[in-house]
Amino acid sequence: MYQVVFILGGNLGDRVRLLEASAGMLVSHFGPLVLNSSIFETEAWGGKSSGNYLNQVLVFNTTFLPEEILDIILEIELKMGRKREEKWGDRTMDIDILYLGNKIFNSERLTIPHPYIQDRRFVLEPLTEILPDQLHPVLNKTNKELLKICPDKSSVKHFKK
Ligand code: PH2
Ligand code: MG
Ligand code: MG
Repeated sequence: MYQVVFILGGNLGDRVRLLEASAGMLVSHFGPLVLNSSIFETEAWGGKSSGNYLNQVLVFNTTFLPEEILDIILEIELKMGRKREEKWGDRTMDIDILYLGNKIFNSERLTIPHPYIQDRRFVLEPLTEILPDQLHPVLNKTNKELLKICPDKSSVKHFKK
C-alpha cells in the first residue's frame, strides 16, 4: 500500500465545482480521502494560460500500479470536460501524480515523482501545508525545504469560497 499524492487544478469553468466533482470521483476509485490541503488561488505558471487557477492537493492510499492510476485520472479529466490542448494552457481540470509513496517510476507516459514539483510554488504551498516533512526520493529534500528554496515567486493565496 502506498500513499498517492495528487495535485488538482483548473482555470476554466466553475473551478470550485470541478474540484469538488473530481475529488468525489477520486474517492469512488481510491476510497476515503486520507489528507486534503486547503484550496489555493494561484497565478498561472508557465506563461501559456490566462486566468488564475484553483489548486488543491489530495492524498489517498492505494495498491494500484502507476499506469493504472494514470488511466483513472485521465478518465476523470475527460469527464470534467478536459480537451487535450496546448501544453501548460488553459484547462478545466488537470490531475497530476506528485508522489507514490517513496517510489521512483519512469515510463514513456509517466514520471514519478512529478518532474516539476521543485519549480512550482502552486504545488509546494499546498503540499507543505499537509506533508511538510515528506522526503522527495530523488532530490532528498523535504517538501518544506523545497518550498524554502523554490525560485518561483508567483502568487499563491488561500481561496475563500
Ligand atoms: N498547471 C499547468 C500550467 N500552469 N499554473 C497554476 N497556477 N496551476 C496549475 O495547476 C497549472 C499552472 C499545467 O499542468
Ligand atoms: Mg499539470
Ligand atoms: Mg497533467
